[in-house]
Amino acid sequence: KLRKAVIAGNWKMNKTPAEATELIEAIKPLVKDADCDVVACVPYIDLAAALEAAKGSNIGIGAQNCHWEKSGAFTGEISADMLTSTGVQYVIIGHSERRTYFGETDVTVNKRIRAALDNGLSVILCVGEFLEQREQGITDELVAMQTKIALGGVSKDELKKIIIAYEPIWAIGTGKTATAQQANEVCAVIRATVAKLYDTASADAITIQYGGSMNAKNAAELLDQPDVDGGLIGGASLKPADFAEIVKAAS
Ligand code: 3PY
Repeated sequence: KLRKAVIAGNWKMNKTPAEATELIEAIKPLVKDADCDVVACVPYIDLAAALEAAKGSNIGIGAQNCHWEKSGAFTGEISADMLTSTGVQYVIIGHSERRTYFGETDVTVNKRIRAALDNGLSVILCVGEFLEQREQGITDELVAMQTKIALGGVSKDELKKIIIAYEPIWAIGTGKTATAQQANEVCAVIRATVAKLYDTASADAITIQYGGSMNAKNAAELLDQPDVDGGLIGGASLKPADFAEIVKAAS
């Protein structure tokens, strides 16, 4: 494979700080020999505990969102500056649950990415289509457009800090997975979009994950695809043995 895989857990709204410590401690020994990058994206409240538990290990810690302003009257929000101050290295931006339930748009995704990059964070940018959009045959155009708007104003050098996760919305939390071929096709479209926006070398270098009900059973086939460079893992990231199995499949 051309690129080192990145397996990132998206814990979503799960685990207290004490439970986060426990989960990281359980995952640590299982993934210590991984031949891929391993990340856990945890709720804000768990960041300190997860960072402490992951110290000295090969597990990177990430958040699941950040605001684009540095500070101010934004009740309930957390800025990228604040994230960086904790020592966190990654942040997920534009997950479909944020887009669907919390009014996230391509434009706010772009602003958040800008703030994350300005604060030295690595970004996991999520793109993906609804089932109706797939049925209408507009998946490729839609995902290309999401990618293009999200990356507006991002330089070629900054692109090195970006991972793109293709997450078909119909496969999130539904137990439905895209076939390996469907996943690879759209990851290839995203790579072609990056090539058009930047150049072939940038497109060859960028990590593109598949996300959406990736689990211990289906991971190997998905990760075997040439354009799938890892996974953003929902439910299975909360189960140490399953998560470790996925990491193994990526190694
Ligand atoms: C899922 O696997 O359901 C995800 O949304 C991962 O981000």
